Amino acid sequence: MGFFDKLKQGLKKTGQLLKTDVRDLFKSEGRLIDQPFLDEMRALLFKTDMGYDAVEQIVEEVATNFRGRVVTLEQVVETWRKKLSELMAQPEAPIRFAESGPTVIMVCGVNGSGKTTTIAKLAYMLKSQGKTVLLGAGDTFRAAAVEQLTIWSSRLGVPIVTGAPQAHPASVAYRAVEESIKTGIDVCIVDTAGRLQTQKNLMAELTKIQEAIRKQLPAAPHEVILVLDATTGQNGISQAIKFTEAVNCTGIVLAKLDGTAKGGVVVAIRQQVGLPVKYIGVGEKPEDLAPFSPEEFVRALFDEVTGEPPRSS
Ligand SMILES: Nc1nc2c(ncn2[C@@H]2O[C@H](COP(=O)(O)OP(=O)(O)O)[C@@H](O)[C@H]2O)c(=O)[nH]1
Ligand SMILES: [Mg+2]
Repeated sequence: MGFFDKLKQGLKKTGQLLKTDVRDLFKSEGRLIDQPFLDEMRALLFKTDMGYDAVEQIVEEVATNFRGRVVTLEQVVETWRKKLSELMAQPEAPIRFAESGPTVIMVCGVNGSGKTTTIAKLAYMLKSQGKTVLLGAGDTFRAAAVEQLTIWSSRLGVPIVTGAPQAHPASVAYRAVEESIKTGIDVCIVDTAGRLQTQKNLMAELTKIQEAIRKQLPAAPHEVILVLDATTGQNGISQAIKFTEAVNCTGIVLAKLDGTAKGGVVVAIRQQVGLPVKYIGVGEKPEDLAPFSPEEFVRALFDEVTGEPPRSS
């Protein structure tokens, strides 16, 4: 399955919600764009969790383009497409690899957001790009967490560095990077325990982990990925903002997009958080990860809504 189809799979629930509502909005061939239409449209867009500002901007754009005219569904959807791409625009955000020596990726976020699964997905992706990967089991709080990552390591055929029970996560990270340097690994991915942005000591621990990594490699970590759970909607956004205030995150992976009809949350994230969305999680399997691009996202979403075959852009 290509990335585009994966995106479509991830956006199925959101697309289906939109589709039903859009069909209601356009019961007949065309519709007069008047205030009642704009109000219905506003309510519909809100349901996807894209946030107040984005909704208002789209409504305004449709009003400006079409008020007082009878238009077709396609015309309105085309305006949505364009405006949404604009609202989500970001510079390309591939993983920043080290010029030499291992690239270190640290993964953080709240409990259950999808960190460990995302690590498995990243490892799978990097491995299929011909890179060697090592996992660092930095979530030392729960034995089950180490076990979960160990299972992924053997399934994916990538080495893992674990610590003794209750070892300090910084020491595990330190040894994972050390081992990666020693064995010529391309990418070292370090897992961390889930934490809330309000837990000051745990947030400080993330800084300690970074410092430990830097003792091995001054330019590392090259990426600090914040994993957000798409099903928590707007709540994830305040998390993201607070997390980035405490730790220098370099990008977001939005996990569990497939589990929500509120996929519009990506728009809200792009509007409110000064970090690029790098990847999107669209399922529980290692291959269920898609790079994020606003254009592809919008194309996949409206393919689902209008049922059109993929267009080349
Ligand atoms: N449907 C779906 N489930 C996911 C996705 N990512 C993670 N999960 C599930 O979410 C749960 C928590 O994931 P986990 O990686 O253990 O979260 P962590 O506590 O942040 O490490 C697990 O049951 C995962 O299988 C995703 O993209 N889609
Ligand atoms: Mg975990």
